[in-house]
Amino acid sequence: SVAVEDPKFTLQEVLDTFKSCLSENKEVFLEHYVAGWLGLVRFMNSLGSVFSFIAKDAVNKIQILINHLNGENGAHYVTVQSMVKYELDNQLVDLTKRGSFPESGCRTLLRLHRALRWLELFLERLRTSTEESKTSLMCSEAYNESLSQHHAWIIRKAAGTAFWALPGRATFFDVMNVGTPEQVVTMLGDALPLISEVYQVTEDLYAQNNILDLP
Ligand code: 1PZ
Repeated sequence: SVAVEDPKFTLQEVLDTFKSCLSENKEVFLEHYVAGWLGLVRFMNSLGSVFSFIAKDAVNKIQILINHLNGENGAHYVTVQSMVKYELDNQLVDLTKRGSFPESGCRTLLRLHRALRWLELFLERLRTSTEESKTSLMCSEAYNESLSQHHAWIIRKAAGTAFWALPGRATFFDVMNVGTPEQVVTMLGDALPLISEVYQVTEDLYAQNNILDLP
């Protein structure tokens, strides 16, 4: 509720949060990962209510991770690496079909992780776009190349409908509150490698542990 009215809100801050996600030895701090996502949700809410069903699912998942962080086993959830090890070592993850652990940190973070890939592809398109480019098209192309592969058709249909309600490129840039279009492009160029690294570190970790397809 603080989100929409906060005059200082800029997408720059949000993307900066992802910078603080990685430790020196490339571990991902869950607290900062979650903070980055909260910022993204805030941004998404400022785009209009059409996106609230998407934001709502993201918020649910963020909340599950926060609960793990603040829970009695919170010490095991400091980094994504320690979370994966802790949950797998203690059989706290449904590996092949949904069952006893619908809120495991591993499966919950995986959903956000897949969405981060969509974000990366979308922002890269936005960065290299021209004034005539359609945000709805960039958004759906990025979605079709990533997240959609993990969604049932009914979700794909709903997402596709929401994309057409996206504001145009100029408004989108304004809402980011970063400055001129040139400054937005520069900011995106700085932020994207950071998001991309966080994504890749997580992807490698999940691949090594064979948990990229958690139900
Ligand atoms: C700025 C425009 C926003 C476009 C967002 C593009 C992503 C569309 C995703 C549509 C998801 C709709 C609702 C819920 C889906 C869930 O079924 C899945 C799987 O979770 P499960 O059912 O297995 O528990 N949830 C997700 O895939 C997580 C989706 C998070 C979307 C976050 C978008 C990030 C937006 C950043 C804004 C700049």
